[in-house]
Amino acid sequence: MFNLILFGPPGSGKGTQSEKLIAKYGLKHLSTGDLLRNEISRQTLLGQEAQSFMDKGQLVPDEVVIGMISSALDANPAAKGFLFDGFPRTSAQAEALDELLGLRKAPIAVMLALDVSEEELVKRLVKRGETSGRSDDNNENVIRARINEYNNKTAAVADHYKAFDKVVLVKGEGSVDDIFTRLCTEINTRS
Ligand code: B4P
Repeated sequence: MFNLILFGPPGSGKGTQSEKLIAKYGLKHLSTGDLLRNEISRQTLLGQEAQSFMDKGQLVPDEVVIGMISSALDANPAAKGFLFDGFPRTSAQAEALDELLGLRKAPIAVMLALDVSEEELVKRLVKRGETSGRSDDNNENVIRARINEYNNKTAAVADHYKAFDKVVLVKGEGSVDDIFTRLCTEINTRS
């Protein structure tokens, strides 16, 4: 089993590159953002709770997303590997993920961390907000709040995996195809 974390701030290209990576490597894509938006569109209780945090650019509580990931792992026993996109986003989520994967004897192989300047992040998300219909993309204050949440709570998750020598920084600016090639080069040396 090959388990990979695609890491980076909001707008760094995680969702964009995940689509291409799962197609190439046959991994199961687990995006907590997509799972949460699915709950919101189905108007579940979980979705209603999550929406109030997401609309403000804040992280959804750990227990909610950890529960979602745990269920998704259980629901895919035959997966040849998982691509975690947007998870873990806090140290508590990282510890929970290590525990869940430890039970399956399939630890994280590598964390690929997309490196993009803050100016470029804001530019991309404002542009996506023009068409995405995502309530967290159409207000620059909310976009900046998401980047602050990343700096305050999520950036430290890389340190957690650095301690195990599993983090590779990948330049996340340039064309989508060039970034994809950089990511594939790193995966191919490890899988
Ligand atoms: P996510 O859905 O993970 O949203 P994101 O980080 O903004 O998106 P992503 O990073 O995938 O977008 P991409 O760069 O691909 O999270 C949304 C919210 O859900 C969070 O704020 C939080 O509230 C909640 N949440 C999710 N997971 C959570 C967790 N684990 N714990 C707690 N809360 C959680 O794309 C951005 C744009 O850039 C696109 O328009 C794309 O076309 C463009 N783009 C991509 N690559 C480009 C390139 N090379 N050049 C130019 N543009 C590019």
